[in-house]
Amino acid sequence: MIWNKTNECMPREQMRALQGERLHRIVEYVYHNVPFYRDKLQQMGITPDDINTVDDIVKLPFTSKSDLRENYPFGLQAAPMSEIIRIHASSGTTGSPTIVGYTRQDIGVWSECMARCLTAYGITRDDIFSVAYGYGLFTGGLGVHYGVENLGAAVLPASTGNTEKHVRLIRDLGATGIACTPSYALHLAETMETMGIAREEIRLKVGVFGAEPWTENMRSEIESRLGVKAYNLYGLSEIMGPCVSYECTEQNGSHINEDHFYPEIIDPVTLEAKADGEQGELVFTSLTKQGMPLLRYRTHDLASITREPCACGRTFARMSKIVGRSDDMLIIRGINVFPSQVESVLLSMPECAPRYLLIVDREGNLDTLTVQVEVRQEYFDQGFDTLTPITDLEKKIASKLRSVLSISARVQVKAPNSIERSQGKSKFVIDRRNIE
Ligand code: DLL
Repeated sequence: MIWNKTNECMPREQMRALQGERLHRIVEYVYHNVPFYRDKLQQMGITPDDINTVDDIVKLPFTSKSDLRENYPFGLQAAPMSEIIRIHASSGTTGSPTIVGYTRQDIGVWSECMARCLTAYGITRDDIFSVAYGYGLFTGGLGVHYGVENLGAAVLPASTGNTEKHVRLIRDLGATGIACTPSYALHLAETMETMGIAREEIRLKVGVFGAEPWTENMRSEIESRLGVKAYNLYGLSEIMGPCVSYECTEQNGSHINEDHFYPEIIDPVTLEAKADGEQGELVFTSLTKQGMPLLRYRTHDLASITREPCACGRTFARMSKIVGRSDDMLIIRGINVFPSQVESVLLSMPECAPRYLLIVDREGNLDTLTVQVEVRQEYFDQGFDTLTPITDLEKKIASKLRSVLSISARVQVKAPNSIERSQGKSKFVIDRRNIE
């Protein structure tokens, strides 16, 4: 089944023409509504009239996460606040989150694109579909939720946490589909097993996983433990949220909703375009967004793209799995964490020395984050060699980290000079998860 055959199966030449038209229109729109882009384009000597086909995209400037941070909170917003009906926020590289405002039309496009994904996974109006992404500022929960409602299946807004209750509902209601992070899916399977619920007692048939990298091994483990067919779902808040690309039943790459998000692959160092099939950094341009359209947004996700026809009949370009990142962002339990965020929390506390180590691990199927930090000599000399002030300081740091990162971290305060110094380039992060 295909949700929107006209667009999803549009002949490539026609798609290019549509993208060219939309690109011209979006450049004109930001030129007149976002001073940040007008200034950039004027500095480069470009006007919207210079952009007429998709090939002209190389004339446009890139946008990066730091542009969003420097223009926090609404500097890149193009629509007036009276038109914005939803605001999401995701992690930035330092303290300020990235704010994304959506107009009513944007929410409509999002739920259309999400319905396309769900249809490709085989979900229909007859399904009961549990959404176990976090609801809230994160785009996962509400993003998938609106797609399920648009499609007409019954949505169970389970969100995360309360796993035993969720497992019971999946069984009792006969839920047939579920969306969550791949690691949460494994946690769910484990909980089910601990509760003594057999795979045969549940009716799940389709699982929709994304928001973090996952491997083919994880795919087969989830499939066998939950009894589902596992599909990939990719997206990022700055561009929309979940729905940017989706696997079809061929499972040979993820189709990009190209009529709304124009993809490019670039070399992350030279910024030159890469050919189809070559690996590089994914860059997206919003073609229809009203709230906060972005030109050539650098995702830092590494992948490749093919425009070869797919046996499913869709003509949309397909992207490979994300094979890594060109920056240091970590994804822990589906939440984006930048080491620099942790550093800014630690440095804001006079007791902490600028020596720290982040250890990311996987216990059972859940990611854990441990933050080790050295206490400054002068505080250590004032009695930090006894346990109580250390425990108090650990709690204080943990609570600050929770409010900035939105996930909990284990904190271990260390004596001065006790965290091992590495030879050469300092290592601030040890990732012990084996998910490559
Ligand atoms: O994670 C949106 C989303 C929600 C996608 C639910 C899929 C399902 P952000 O929090 O802005 O948005 O994080 C975006 O997560 O740049 C990738 O690095 C990573 N990511 C998202 N989906 C996948 C995936 C949501 N399927 C960042 N595979 C992106 C690998 C993914 N990485």
